Amino acid sequence: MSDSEKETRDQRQDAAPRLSIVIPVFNESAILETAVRGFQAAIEEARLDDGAAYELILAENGSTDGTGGIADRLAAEDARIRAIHVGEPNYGRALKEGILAARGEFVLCDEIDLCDIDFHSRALSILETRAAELVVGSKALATASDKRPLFRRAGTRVINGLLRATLDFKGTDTHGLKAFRRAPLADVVASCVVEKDLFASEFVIRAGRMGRRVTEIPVEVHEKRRTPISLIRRVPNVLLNLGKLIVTIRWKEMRQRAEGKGGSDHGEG
Ligand SMILES: Nc1nc2c(ncn2[C@@H]2O[C@H](COP(=O)(O)OP(=O)(O)O)[C@@H](O)[C@H]2O)c(=O)[nH]1
Ligand SMILES: [Mg+2]
Repeated sequence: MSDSEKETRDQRQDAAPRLSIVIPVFNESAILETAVRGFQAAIEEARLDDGAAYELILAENGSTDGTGGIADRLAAEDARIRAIHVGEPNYGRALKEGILAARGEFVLCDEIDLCDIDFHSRALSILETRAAELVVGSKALATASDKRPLFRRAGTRVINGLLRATLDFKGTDTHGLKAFRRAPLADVVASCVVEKDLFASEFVIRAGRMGRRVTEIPVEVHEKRRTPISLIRRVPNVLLNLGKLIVTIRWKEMRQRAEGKGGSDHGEG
């Protein structure tokens, strides 16, 4: 690349990109570099970035296998990649910090074992027509295809059943692939209070309760590798954070009712 080409590219990187892709990563040294390179090639092939610049934010925390160093090296080698590091292992916090660091008009959230270009293409078409402000990829819609083991598929159903029963959640899935317009969702992210696995659910549920237009589209899930994190070990935290979420949301509604303002599904939850 000539100096003038490099200068143009660097200037482009200084301007806000159209797309911000946020991927939380934890102990992914085995697949990180290959997955990132493959994803970048797919973005270019699908012209997802529309010829404009994009940024790919790797939000790492607490890895013990050198993932942080690989993310830093990828970022040093390519101006479009940014690596952020945020404390101890915490999926929700990493995702939240990644979203808060994003500068694009559109934010696309993915997982390193998925990197689903097809979801992002379909979601961007919907966001561009302004039919929705947040598009959630659902593994549980009738038309979705979920190749994960039965136990994990059942886990998705149980969590979402709990969210429907306790928080009037109307959708079928909250974890995983998402795409949204950054401006209308910025205050939704900022108002979230729980971390770890449940942040993603809180984000989707609050978006609906705060009156943002949310839609679900089916996804096909074929993980590049089985999750190394045991489902059972996630349960205590999910339940704890679900309790915290119910108290925060319901308590605020009760206070609003007591003050005579009335609690509404579409009010700030
Ligand atoms: N930063 C960060 N990323 C995580 C953490 N746990 C999982 N991830 C990432 O989140 C994504 C999904 O993780 P995965 O193990 O496949 O769980 P699944 O979503 O239940 O399939 C991957 O990109 C992981 O690297 C964590 O504690 N911190
Ligand atoms: Mg996975």
